[in-house]
Amino acid sequence: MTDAYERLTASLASADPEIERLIDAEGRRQSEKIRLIASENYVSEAVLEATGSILTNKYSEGYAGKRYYEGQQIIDQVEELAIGRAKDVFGVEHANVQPYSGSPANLAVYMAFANPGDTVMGMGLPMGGHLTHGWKVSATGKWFNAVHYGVEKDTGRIDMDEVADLAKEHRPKLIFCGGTAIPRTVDFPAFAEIAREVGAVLVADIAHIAGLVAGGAHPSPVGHAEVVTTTTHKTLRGPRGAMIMSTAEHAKAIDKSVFPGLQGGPHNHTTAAIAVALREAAHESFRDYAHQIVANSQALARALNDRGYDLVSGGSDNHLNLVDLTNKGIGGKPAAKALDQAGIELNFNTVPFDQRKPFDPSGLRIGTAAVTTRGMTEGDMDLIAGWIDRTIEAAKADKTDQYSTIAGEISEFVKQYPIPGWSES
Ligand code: DSN
Repeated sequence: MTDAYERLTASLASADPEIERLIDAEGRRQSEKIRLIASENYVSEAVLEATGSILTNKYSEGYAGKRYYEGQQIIDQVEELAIGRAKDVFGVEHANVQPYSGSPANLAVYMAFANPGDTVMGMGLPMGGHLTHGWKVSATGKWFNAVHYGVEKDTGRIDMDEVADLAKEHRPKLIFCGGTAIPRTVDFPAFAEIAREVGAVLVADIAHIAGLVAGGAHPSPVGHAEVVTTTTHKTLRGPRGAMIMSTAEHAKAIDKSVFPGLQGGPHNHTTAAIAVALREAAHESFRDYAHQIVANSQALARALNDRGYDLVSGGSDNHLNLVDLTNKGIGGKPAAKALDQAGIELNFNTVPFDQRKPFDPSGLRIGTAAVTTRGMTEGDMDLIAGWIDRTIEAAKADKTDQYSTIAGEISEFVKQYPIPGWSES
């Protein structure tokens, strides 16, 4: 095992062997499989160490210099480092690094700019948006009057005419752009023009693409969206957490909304790990990483296309592909379950205008951030597409015995690409 794994679990092994065994088993599972879940990644050992540090022992409600507990001499420095690095990496005037995760971060934005019953606008969940962009089952859809835009049927790309028409008709207070299953570049300047015209605050939710933005592999929303929210654990490759970034004008409203509006004490161990991840993201090698994620995603798109797979919008500009399996005669859910048994983890997903139900939809979402962290490149994407195709054909033919053969090939293949934070004892 690596030093980091031993350090992080040495006491656990004797204090709670059951949990230690499960962590070890999960490390093995993460290591032996090909991880294509578009929202997941592998953090560095440095990020793991900060996440597992004694900073978890401290309560720090408030902000640096204005806390409700004593003993903040060090925590203030940690949080200010994280904030300063976020400002540098993303070029923003203000950053709040306290949100516990993406959903609370987005909720804090509603709280800062809107009141219950106000009209807001976002991309529909089945079209690629996020629950917290006003989808009806989420608090944001219950408490606000949400209107939703989608994609064009023929291109699979965001329908900017629909965005403009709906915005003029409903005059929302907030317009969210970004989402969870958008394979193409988000046109932030076009959204900004529409938001300006109707007097809405534009919120760019860059949770999925934050690492690409940081590494210069996707255009930045900064200068177009007044508010930018992001999780820190997807392409940005940090701990589970989130940030809200904004112009200086909105700093106070956002800070007040996060604390005391919505949250209690920040998770200081997470704040430190965010700072570590942002330091990594500022490094030249992270630019290469971000561009390689996109190169891999596009190589995977070509390799899947060559095997007759239908991709929403025809391909990918970022870290993800959305595959519509309708022409293959299998649903996304049975395909995802078969792939999991064959050593490839991803998730079933709705595709725009899906004829099937959300819990049994037509699509697969496939992301390349995690495999790129492991060091895989374009040539490996062809192998992965081959395994995906073989598994799906096996599932269709009910040849389930083939899953373990493929899983064996994959676990051999990935040995050349170790994951940070876990290795064979
Ligand atoms: N659960 C995240 C994703 O998978 O995209 C979004 O919250």
